[in-house]
Amino acid sequence: SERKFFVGGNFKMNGNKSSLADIVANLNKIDCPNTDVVVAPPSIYLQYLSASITNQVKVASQNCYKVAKGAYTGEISPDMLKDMGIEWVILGHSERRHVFNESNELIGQKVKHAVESGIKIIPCVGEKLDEREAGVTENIVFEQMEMIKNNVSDWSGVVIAYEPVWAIGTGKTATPDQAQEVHDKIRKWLAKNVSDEVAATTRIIYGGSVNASNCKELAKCKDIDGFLVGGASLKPEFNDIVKANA
Ligand code: G2H
Repeated sequence: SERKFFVGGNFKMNGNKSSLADIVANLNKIDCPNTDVVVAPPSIYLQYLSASITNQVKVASQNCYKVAKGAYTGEISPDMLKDMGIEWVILGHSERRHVFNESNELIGQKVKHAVESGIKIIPCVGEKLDEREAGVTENIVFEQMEMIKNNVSDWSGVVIAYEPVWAIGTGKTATPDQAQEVHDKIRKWLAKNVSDEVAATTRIIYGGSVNASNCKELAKCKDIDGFLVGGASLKPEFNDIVKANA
């Protein structure tokens, strides 16, 4: 495909100087010029990681706020990330949506500000188990996509992550068919609602219990352009996931 394979590692709220040093030593062994590799440590470790990575692996923030600066205790902005050399941010991860009650609207505002600030974004979408069982997966995902679309002025720095919430950290991966079905629907939605070009060029990556043993089958699917990896990104097997499409 014309889309460059993309593998993100989302460390979530894990790691310390010692374990992250081991992880970086492992990341520094990656030699995959044909794959974009981006890892997201907790924000306090962003610099610690970016200072010790010696190859093409990039660093991402797990979140950021919707304005550049001001009285927003505890928040960081896209300008600050860029100032510190960070090129990517994950937005609307399901834990932000469901643990921290971030609304679709707030995520839309964050998307808008991040894109306008010139930082590349990995916005996340995905349905919960009850939504899948109720047969409304498509409605939920399209509603989330709509909020992203309404706020993206330039799609060149956008990688969409589809993460079914029922598959996150549960060990319950979507089957390649289940994932491909939603990826295909998202791509067709982009064609219809944005443009054929954006649909053809935007990476749509899968997240939810991806590991070294299930990644190859998933990577074979036509509309799966990579992964957002949580738990397994803290382990040496992350390097095998980076090569899933090889
Ligand atoms: C989904 C994923 C990373 P895990 O949240 O974003 O985590 O691979 O642990 O399911």
